[in-house]
Amino acid sequence: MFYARLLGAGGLLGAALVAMAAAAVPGDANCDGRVNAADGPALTLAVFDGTTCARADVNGDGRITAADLPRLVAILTAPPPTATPVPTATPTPPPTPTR
Ligand SMILES: [Ca+2]
Ligand SMILES: [Ca+2]
Repeated sequence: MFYARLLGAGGLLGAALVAMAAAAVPGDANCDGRVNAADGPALTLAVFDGTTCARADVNGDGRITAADLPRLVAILTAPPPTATPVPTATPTPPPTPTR
């Protein structure tokens, strides 16, 4: 009984694993490790037919519903991250005083 509650789909460990999987790759609705256009149809099917892929819970509310679709669209249409400037090894000379 205890182990069933701990390990079952609604158990503590199950809930923790679902949360960890969802956090790993948000938007990966088909659980292939990538977030791309293939996740849209996979999420749509998951909403109607269900899925074993916990990552289909894109908005992280613990359920797979139509509310996950706009979040997936936002992820798919977000601009790519920009590069972070890296300091150069050459120091910038101080400004020359003017008279
Ligand atoms: Ca995917
Ligand atoms: Ca959700």
